[in-house]
Amino acid sequence: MQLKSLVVLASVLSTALAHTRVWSIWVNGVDQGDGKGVYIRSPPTNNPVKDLTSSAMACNVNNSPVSQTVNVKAGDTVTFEWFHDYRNDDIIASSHKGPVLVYIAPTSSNGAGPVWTKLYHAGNDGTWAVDKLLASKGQHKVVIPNIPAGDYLLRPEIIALHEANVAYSSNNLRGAQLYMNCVQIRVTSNGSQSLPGGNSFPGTYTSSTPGIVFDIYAKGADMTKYQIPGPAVWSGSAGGSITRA
Ligand SMILES: [Cu+2]
Repeated sequence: MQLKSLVVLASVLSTALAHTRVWSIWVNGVDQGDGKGVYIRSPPTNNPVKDLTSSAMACNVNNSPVSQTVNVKAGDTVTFEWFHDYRNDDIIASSHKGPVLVYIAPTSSNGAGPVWTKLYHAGNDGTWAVDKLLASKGQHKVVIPNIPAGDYLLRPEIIALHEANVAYSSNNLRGAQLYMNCVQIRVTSNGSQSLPGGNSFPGTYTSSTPGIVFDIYAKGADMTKYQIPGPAVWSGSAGGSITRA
């Protein structure tokens, strides 16, 4: 094998060791237990989605119903807990800097069409959201808004930018790495704020969307100017944070 192939192989192996998935959610500080394939539509591996046109952009590669759904009410705090290979490990490689986002859609849509509403996002306020996530041991929160009763998919997402100086569509060895897992919840309270939706996965992110192509290594650049992909957070959102349950 040529040296060049060895270098490529080594970099493929090191990034393969660096990915992430959601282990569980906590509701108002109570761990709901291992949710993988139980109440989370977990992908079989921690690999990213990179093709922005793929149907996997909605709920990753295993978007079919799982057996359990977690009950929540408006005002409840849901904490997502990410992991790398096992719980409480290194979560995600520190190279994987980028934003953390949360979307929601009615489960009846199965994530297809312009059904997604953004509830939360964090980019770079002097610290990358992923670095905050590492500091919080993989946990970040969203508060359930005052939405109608029903079944919903929560879609926490990490966008890792370490190879995002070019678009995947230009060079499929590089491009942003997107990590999303869909969590099945049932809102048992019955609020009056209907979700506006309007965002599609695939669709909302393209290679020309601000923040999809971005050079986190640019010398002298002000990283706080980073624009988080997708829309503004919905005005009806009850907010979130990158903090522990
Ligand atoms: Cu990775």
